[in-house]
Amino acid sequence: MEIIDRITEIFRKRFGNAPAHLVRAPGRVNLLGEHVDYNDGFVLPAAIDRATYIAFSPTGTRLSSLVAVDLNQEAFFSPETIPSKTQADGSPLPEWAHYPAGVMWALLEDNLSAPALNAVYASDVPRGSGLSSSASVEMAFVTAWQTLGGWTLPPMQRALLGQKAENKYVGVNCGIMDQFASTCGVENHLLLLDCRSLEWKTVSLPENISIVIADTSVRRKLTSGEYNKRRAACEKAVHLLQQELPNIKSLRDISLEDFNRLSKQLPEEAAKRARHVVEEIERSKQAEALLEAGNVQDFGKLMNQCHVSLRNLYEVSCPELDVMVRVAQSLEGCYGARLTGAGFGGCTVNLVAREEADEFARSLAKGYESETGLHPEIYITRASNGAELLNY
Ligand code: NG1
Repeated sequence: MEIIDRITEIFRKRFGNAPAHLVRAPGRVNLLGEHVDYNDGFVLPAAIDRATYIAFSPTGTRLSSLVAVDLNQEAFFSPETIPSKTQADGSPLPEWAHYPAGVMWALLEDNLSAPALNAVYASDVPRGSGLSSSASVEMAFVTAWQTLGGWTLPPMQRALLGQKAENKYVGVNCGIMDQFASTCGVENHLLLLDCRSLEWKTVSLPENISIVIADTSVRRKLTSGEYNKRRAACEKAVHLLQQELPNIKSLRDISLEDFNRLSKQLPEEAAKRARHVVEEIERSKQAEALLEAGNVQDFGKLMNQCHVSLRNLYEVSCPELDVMVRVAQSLEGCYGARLTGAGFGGCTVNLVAREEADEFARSLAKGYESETGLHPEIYITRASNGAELLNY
């Protein structure tokens, strides 16, 4: 495989011998349950067939050297430099290196061994596109350090370590969905996760259905600030609703009926954000039964409703995502289309009849390009396994 050949070749040139190990950790696409993972809701992602790959060897010293092939940059850190986010020479750690350094930090915090490594890594998950490139980097490094550290943790525990790195070191207050999907992915299956209990199961997608990802090519900006604001609005809504319903702990605990009754008491913005979450949790509760009954039509309608809600209530869409969704929904064979991930740019996810998928991808690219002048990337994806050590 091209990406593996590339990183092993670069590893040999940079470090003078072959890497001892190779790992991969996939990105993810989410079909339903958007912006609910940090509200204790249900999500329905799948790990995709695009991933971050790391070629690595232990160094036997304190110093880790990392080469990010996609950025053509290198960084150096040790357990001593990690707390100050600096490199071994005292210069600031580049932002991309906060992800691996954050993973080492989270492991050491939990008293797990994270020996220094020489590593070369690359990814074919597009960055800033809603497909969790950051979680795939985190989970690839958790897997690398599990390999070298002589410890083994269940997948969900590893996902929580990746989330801790992102929350506490990188500084994005994300939920568990991305790290979970990147770690627990199962080939040809969707994953249904209860973000409160962390219980999860696989759900099969009917045979004759394809998942098509459409990348608007618009990269999101200011995401972490906007993301954290959405999260704060949800927390504020819970806090205010607790005056009437003291037992609720998150928006998961409020029924649509109660919300309809009480939402007038919330400030306008908090009411809109919370309505999206309460209704989206209702939608995602219906997903399993619909998919198990093979009712892709009704499941697709929920995806379409989700997009409207993300656009009008949660306000995380953008004109390009809206065009991509509108064109998709007008095409033959499309059951549902919506933005996926945090929003503000990036990708849409589409459920399409398998025999129509190639034609759908062509027409969607054409329609999107003629309306926006932008050249999108559209591909049919396969649900893949989660993070793993590769035999090599
Ligand atoms: P992406 O699009 O991968 O950044 C983000 C969060 C998720 C989840 C979704 C919205 C990060 C790293 N992840 O996903 O936890 O909240 O938005 O459903 O910010």
